[in-house]
Amino acid sequence: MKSFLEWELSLSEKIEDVNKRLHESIYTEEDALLRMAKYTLEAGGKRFRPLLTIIAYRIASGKDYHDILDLAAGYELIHTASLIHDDIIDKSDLRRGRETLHVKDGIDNAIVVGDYLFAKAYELGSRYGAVVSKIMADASSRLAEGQILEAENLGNLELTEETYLRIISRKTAFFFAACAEGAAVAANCDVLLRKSLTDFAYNLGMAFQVTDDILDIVGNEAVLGKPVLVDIKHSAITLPIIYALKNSQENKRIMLEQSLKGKVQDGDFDLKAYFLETGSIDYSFRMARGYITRAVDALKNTGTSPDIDLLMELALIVIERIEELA
Ligand code: GRG
Repeated sequence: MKSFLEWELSLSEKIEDVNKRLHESIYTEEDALLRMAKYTLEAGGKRFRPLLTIIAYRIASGKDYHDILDLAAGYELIHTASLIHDDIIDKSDLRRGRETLHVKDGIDNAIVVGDYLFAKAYELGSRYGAVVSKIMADASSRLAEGQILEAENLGNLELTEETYLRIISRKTAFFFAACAEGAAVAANCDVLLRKSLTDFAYNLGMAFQVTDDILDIVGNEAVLGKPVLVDIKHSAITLPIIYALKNSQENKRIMLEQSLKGKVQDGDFDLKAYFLETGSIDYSFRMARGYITRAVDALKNTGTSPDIDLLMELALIVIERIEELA
């Protein structure tokens, strides 16, 4: 089984092309704006969304992937812009291993850089016509919906699984789906293939977010390269938390509630051991695996090709990365 890094390494040429297009697309004569936009893009990131766009395009058309680089870059710009704004909202100091833009250059500038990247993204998307532009714009609207829904429910101990799934669908899964669907439309493929690719990406996105929420609890900070237990610190109620709140002894549930309210000191309560004990990690893992099964099923009638194999590998990596990163 390949690791995520090995999977990415096999696509390094495409990642370099995406990075090149990203740099070309953010050009402005205003030096300060260019410097700040570059700073965020150069911090890296997995480039998941542009890769999904490129692979879906090749499956949908078999044509030269260079034709879809503008769209792939456009999606990465929207993703990056939303992360800049998200870091301001969450008051985060670190992103992709670097100081966040608002810490470095101030909140006012960071808001504008985010807006600038959004604008550039829609310009790139518009090169593929009205349908693709709408798919891209709708994906952004979903991000905003997910963000607000999440904010409304911070610290809501009554949050249902249904609302949690609604939040992650909007923050992650619809965006993944838009990458595949935009590429399919740009390739002018038939409706059935367009639906298969979109369904694959949606379910992959759901699994990706659930596994992210699991890793926030069981992940190894050094291997992950980012802090863990951040959701609890921010009172963000995720699937393992919903399950644990419903399925633990009262004294332990009270400790979790207190942790979510920021009233427990680090080290006073072994949260990781507690979550494992309640079965919430197993439960969430089964849910993520269910989404991966749906993703793989969505592609089962599309035949075989090296690009389909790449998507299938990615689906397995998303679920298996938990073992690698825990
Ligand atoms: C789009 C108008 C508009 C507003 C944005 C702030 C906001 C509203 C939305 C934030 C949405 C958000 C933070 C979603 C998180 C999605 C997610 C899974 C982020 C992590 O993605 P990775 O792991 O990150 O692909 P890298 O760094 O690898 O790119």
